[in-house]
Amino acid sequence: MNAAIHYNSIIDYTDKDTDTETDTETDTEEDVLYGDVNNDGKVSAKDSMSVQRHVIKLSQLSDEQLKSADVDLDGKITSKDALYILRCSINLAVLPVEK
Ligand SMILES: [Ca+2]
Ligand SMILES: [Ca+2]
Repeated sequence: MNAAIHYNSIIDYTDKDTDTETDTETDTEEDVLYGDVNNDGKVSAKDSMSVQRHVIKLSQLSDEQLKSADVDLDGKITSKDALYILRCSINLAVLPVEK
């Protein structure tokens, strides 16, 4: 599910043939697992670490990773996102974070 999805196809739904049925769902338009930055299927401290490394510019996340990393949905990747991911990994938060 990772490399097959392109950024643009998520936006305009060309990837899905059931565009009307998605309206009944209240979850977001992508099947991003928020917080799972390294895409191993679960949210862990490793994901938080990846975000932190991005924040301090030790590494660069891909577009898909940036989507799953922005767990407070403010459009930016900050240490807050890393913190929320860490909290989620120990079941102290649910992602994406409600504001
Ligand atoms: Ca992960
Ligand atoms: Ca954010």
